[in-house]
Amino acid sequence: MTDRPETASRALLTAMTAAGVRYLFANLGSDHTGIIEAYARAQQDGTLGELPELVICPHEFVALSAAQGYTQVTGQPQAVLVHVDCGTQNLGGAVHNAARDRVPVLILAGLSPVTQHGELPGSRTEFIHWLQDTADQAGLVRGYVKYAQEIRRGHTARQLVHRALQIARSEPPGPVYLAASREVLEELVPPEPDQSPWRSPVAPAALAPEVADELAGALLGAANPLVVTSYLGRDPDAVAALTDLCELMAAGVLESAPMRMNFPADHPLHLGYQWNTAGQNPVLGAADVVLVAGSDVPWIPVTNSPPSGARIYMLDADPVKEQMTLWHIPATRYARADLAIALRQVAGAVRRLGGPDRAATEARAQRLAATHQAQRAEWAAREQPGPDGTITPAYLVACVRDAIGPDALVLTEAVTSYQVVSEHLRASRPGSLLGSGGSALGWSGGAAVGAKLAAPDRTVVSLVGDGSYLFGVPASAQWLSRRYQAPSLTVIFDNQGWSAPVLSALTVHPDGAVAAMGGGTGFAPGADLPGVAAAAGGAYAATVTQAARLPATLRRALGQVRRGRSAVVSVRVPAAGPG
Ligand SMILES: Cc1ncc(C[n+]2csc(CCOP(=O)(O)OP(=O)(O)O)c2C)c(N)n1
Ligand SMILES: [Mg+2]
Repeated sequence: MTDRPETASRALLTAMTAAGVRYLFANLGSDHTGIIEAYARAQQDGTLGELPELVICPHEFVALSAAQGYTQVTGQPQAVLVHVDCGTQNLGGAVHNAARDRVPVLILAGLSPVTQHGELPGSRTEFIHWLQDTADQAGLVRGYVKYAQEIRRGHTARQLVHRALQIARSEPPGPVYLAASREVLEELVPPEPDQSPWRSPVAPAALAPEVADELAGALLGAANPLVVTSYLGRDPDAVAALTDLCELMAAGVLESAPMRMNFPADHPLHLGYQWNTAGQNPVLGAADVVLVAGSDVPWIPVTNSPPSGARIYMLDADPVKEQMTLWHIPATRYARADLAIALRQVAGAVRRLGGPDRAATEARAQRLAATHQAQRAEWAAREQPGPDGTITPAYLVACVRDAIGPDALVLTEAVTSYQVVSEHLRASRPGSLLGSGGSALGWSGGAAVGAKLAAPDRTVVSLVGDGSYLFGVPASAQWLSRRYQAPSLTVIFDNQGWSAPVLSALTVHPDGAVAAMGGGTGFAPGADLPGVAAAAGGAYAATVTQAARLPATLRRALGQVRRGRSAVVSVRVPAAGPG
């Protein structure tokens, strides 16, 4: 704390640092004069270390995706600075991803100056200040943030940073949005003591003891208990708690649309993955007690659900999905708790109640291990090139897996190959797999940069559809990767267009015109996708069309990444449907 007044801009920035924000992913504008001056002055004074490190992002979607990637790895919220209404709009789907992924992040936007005749420092001086004056700027993101607030006076700037981050970090976490006019950012404010010690997130919640007993009793009475999860692994501690409970009970685990490594793929109780399955999943169909632990979409009821007599228990930080207008699973009990704590409580209650029947549990463990083995054998058999050396997605994922080794950090955004990635990557280490958590494609471009900044010693690898690569503003993301020395390997599943919308149309119109004619979602005449990365970020660029050349190309690309240069390898795979 200084004893002299400082600008609200500097106060905001030092409050961020005090709250643990390391990076400010920023896209600047005329609203940020106070912030730009604060950084310049700090450089002059030798106090830059008191402010978050400024990461200049040429696109806001990439900035927020980078902040998300960093926090997905570390759990530490970061900040994003954007320009008034238009910068907020450019955040676009990245706000959706951060919200759906429950990632805490502080978004700070400027507001057009609120005076027009020079009444206050920061008053309007440019034509755009009238054009950017909009009635409800925060309304652009209100549906996705936990807290949206204007900083009305510089005097509350620090308090609102801490309050916003406290709300962002409390379960279920999510993005928060602050906005401040140029006059407020220029205001001089008196010093205040550091508030960070009194602004911890709400303490994690445990289950009421009777609810823990109820869940334990249900599992003890089950012939076929099953856990379904999608994002429990965002807390690695919860993976250990789940593993202990499942081993105790011989309960299988099914991952539904997983955006994290939730349960080790190589564990004999791992019973596979489901994404947009077209039919009934036999594992889910055989369960009599289902514990849903950390999932937004545990199954898609029109095609796939537990048997009607099964008892379902919903355990989550967000058990009734308050941000979704239409959501229901027919659960016997919905319980809100921290997943690691709750799973340990349930395991404790199981043991206290005498534990499961030894012989029955042992028999079930053997039966489930056989199912596990059979699945893996089936998947392994698919890891072959197609006819004439074409590269199938399963072969591609197997080659990547073998090239990168188990310590790599993999980002998946391979869309119609999501299931293939799940099945062939064999992710078995907590924290080794990330997805966007949402559906706004393009996340991996920026997220790879954020993930590498968070884990400089790890090899970061993105598996991404060609459409998703382009959604990620690759020129911006690759420039960022070089500028901030955050190299990664990007492997593009180049099926020459968007397969997913065509497959959706075929699901609804199996005998319609699309089935006969194709969908018109191809990318002909094509583009040099890795070339974009080479031009903008100096990346190593390669395109592979023949299976025989794939392993060596991946090795070369990884060698480049290890030497500090990003690599983008476009791999030609067959289109997933008529297109
Ligand atoms: C920002 C955004 N725009 C549009 C969509 C709709 N959408 C879903 S999948 C998809 C195609 C993705 O293409 P690609 O990454 O090549 O994957 P593929 O379908 O070919 O496997 C599109 C456009 C979306 N999810 N997000
Ligand atoms: Mg594609």
